[in-house]
Amino acid sequence: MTGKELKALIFDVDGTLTDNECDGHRVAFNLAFREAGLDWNWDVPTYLRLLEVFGGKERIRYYLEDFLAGFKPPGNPDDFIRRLHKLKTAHYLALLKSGALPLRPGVERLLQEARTAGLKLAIASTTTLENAILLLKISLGENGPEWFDVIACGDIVANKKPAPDIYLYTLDKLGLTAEECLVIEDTEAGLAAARAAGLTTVITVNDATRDQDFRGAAIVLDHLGQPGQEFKVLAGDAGNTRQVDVALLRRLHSEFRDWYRDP
Ligand code: XBP
Repeated sequence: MTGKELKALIFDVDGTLTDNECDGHRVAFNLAFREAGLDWNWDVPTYLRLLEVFGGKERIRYYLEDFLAGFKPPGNPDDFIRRLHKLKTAHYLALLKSGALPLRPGVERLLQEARTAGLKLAIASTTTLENAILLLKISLGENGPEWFDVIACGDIVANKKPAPDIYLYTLDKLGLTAEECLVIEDTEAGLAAARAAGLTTVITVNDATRDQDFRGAAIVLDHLGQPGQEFKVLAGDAGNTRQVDVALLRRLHSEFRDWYRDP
């Protein structure tokens, strides 16, 4: 036992803070395609397949190369993808402003509790920085982003999840080691990224991810839980706790910290 205490919680954004992939990003992509005069439409089954690739620009490229054989984008493909993704981001931000993408159960409660307990907070996400900042402002108030010591997003790193880059970057900016932190994620690829960085990881699934492989997670839940809306344990041991609190995270961290250090 190294005895390094828990000092920070690192949160993924999409699917973890808010359940936004199918009702947020996918809708925004389709609005962007329509605005660009493209007759593409990503229905839910198609989008669930496209979620294999992290990053909105990367996802459009995957669609072009693997789903639309023969389609020749006008002009430079990179510029075409960047312009399309810019349109998509504008539609996504408008969806956020409409209040269509609330925080998941227990997220605000746990963030508050962690701050009160003196834990540092960080974001490690593949999404565009603007998206994360606006979500925090709309959900937590204008100073919501200031709750977080580090907000690491999108293209700030070269390789996206399941590569560990965004978590290694976040640890570096926090000035902490993996043994002093714990991650909250929702995907198998996110778990792989966090584990590759040596981080203890808690999973809260959603409809897009519940059938994924979460072996190696400290615990797998259907959400963080809140008064009147207890979580369900899908894998692991939560004891008598029925909403994720700092005490449970400290216990899981001390149980798994060494296991994660030498996976
Ligand atoms: C999930 C992603 C993101 C979003 C789309 O991010 O893969 O790319 O689907 O957002 P997370 P952008 O790491 O938070 O789970 O279009 O802004 O990339």
